[in-house]
Amino acid sequence: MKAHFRTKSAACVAAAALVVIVVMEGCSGSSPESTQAPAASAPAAGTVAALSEQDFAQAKQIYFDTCAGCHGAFRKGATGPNIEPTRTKELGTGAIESTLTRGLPGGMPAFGREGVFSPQQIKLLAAYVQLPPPEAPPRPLEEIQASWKLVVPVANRPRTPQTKRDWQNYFGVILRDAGKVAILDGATKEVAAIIETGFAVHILRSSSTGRYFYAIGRDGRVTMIDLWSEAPTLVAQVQGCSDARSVEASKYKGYEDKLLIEGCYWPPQYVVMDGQTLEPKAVVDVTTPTYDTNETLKEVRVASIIPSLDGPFWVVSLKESGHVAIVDYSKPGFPIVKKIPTERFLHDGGWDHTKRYFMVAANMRNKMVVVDVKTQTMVTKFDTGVRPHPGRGANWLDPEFGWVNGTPHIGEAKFVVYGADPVNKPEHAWKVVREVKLPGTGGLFVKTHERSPWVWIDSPLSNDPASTRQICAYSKKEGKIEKCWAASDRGRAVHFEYNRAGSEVWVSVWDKAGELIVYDDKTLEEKTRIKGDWLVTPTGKFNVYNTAHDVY
Ligand code: DHE
Repeated sequence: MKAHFRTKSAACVAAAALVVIVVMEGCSGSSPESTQAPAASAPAAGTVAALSEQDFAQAKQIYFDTCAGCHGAFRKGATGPNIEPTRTKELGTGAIESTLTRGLPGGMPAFGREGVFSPQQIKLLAAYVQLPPPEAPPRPLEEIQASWKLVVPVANRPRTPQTKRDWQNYFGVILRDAGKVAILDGATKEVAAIIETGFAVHILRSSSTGRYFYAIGRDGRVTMIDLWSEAPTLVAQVQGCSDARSVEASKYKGYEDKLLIEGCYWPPQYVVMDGQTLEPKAVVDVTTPTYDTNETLKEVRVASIIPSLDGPFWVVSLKESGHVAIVDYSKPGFPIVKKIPTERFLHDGGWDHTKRYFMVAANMRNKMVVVDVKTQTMVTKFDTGVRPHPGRGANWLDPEFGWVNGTPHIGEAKFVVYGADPVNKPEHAWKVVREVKLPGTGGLFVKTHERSPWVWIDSPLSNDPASTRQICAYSKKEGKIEKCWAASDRGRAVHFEYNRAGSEVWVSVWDKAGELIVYDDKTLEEKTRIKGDWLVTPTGKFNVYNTAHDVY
């Protein structure tokens, strides 16, 4: 595994050095001899094992790679609960080790049981999370500029598509643990290219025309892929953040393929780049006190970002502060022009069918938030269940409630449907109109297409192994689950994507020896399985046409 915070800054080293002399609780005034203490092994109840500098560095790396996304770099909690030392010391080493090994029903993975962490790593982490979190370094514009690599200048790129393939029906498939993205021909299912992208790629987004794919890695690296070359080609790369989850293109008329925004998990900032070259243009700090209590925050992470078609705006979720920010990219410096107070712990979301309303989950608050991007105000927020996680959501016409959207939940075996039609069905708008029981918890994604009778639902984060492999099809017409079935006999079944025509659905089997299962969307029958040595831990998949046009 590579570290997010691989910069060996003085701050980090100093923090690490400091921690090795942090005392065992109950041994106040312990001497610097504790720097020689071995890795945490069976500490007595109520004590915290000190860690050697090397063990601390290893634990820090594992934490940032695997835990910080949910619990936060400073452990204040977001998708996962607060695990600052006050809380972890209360829990105690035994309980922490047990949780890391066996997981919890609410979405905490069973890292030990699944072989992700060794028993030694579990001991290390259990000790590490009871010590104060280290500081993390900033990432100023000069450092970002120094990381910029323009591999193929614009003048050397084709002026028209050079491939005979239907490039608008390409699928970009994330090969998470291989640090690569595969580009597959949606018609023939052949691999058109495999591109090196860096650590644990998280999502892909398309430029407005679809010509370029932008991949964002958890290490903050953005990789730009040109789909017009004979075979898809890496044309530029830059590392705007030390830790990141989101990237989006400018899609407003006149700005097509012109600009790109990268949202950082760390530092608290976003970076705007040239959409043709990735040359970094500006860094904007997003540090903001919480919307409700005005509490000062060190960590404000940029979560989901969606592009407006009605103005030169990106709509940006500020997780910890609970604001939805409007970034105006027509203005010098690409500033935030409005911070809309909504709810804390904003995570993932997407457009309604008109692309006027942004629906985003505040998942640790069990709520969906609705923002009217036209008036730049919050419309409402409402409870749905334990930790809603819609991905970008799904829009469809319900026979009774008009246009609706829906979300599964990480912490509850439930799919809820809410009204999203304030014009024709104002009485149902932004209210839960249907609650549908699912076989398992751990739901992460839904997807549909205007030509499809179904909404597809997964549950990869369930702590019941059988549920992680299961997928369900919800009937739009009947308002109920049509069927749920085991997509595979190993690995987690995760994330859905349609082909351009809306006739096929692709599902990933998230496993070292991964697969992509292609279903006929009409019959729900399996059409084919894509396999190969190269198919390592496939997670998200993004069809060019659907991603460029925000079809979901
Ligand atoms: Fe994601 C979307 C953050 C774990 C696969 N994920 C998102 C978005 C955010 C986010 C903020 C919305 C981006 C946008 O729309 O601009 N994800 C996080 C985390 O903080 C979290 C919980 C923990 C972490 O450490 O990263 C996390 N995500 C995961 C996974 O474990 C998944 C299943 C596989 C992986 O990458 O490790 C995963 N997340 C995805 C995917 C999307 C996503 C496939 C895009 C869905 C889409 O259709 O747009």
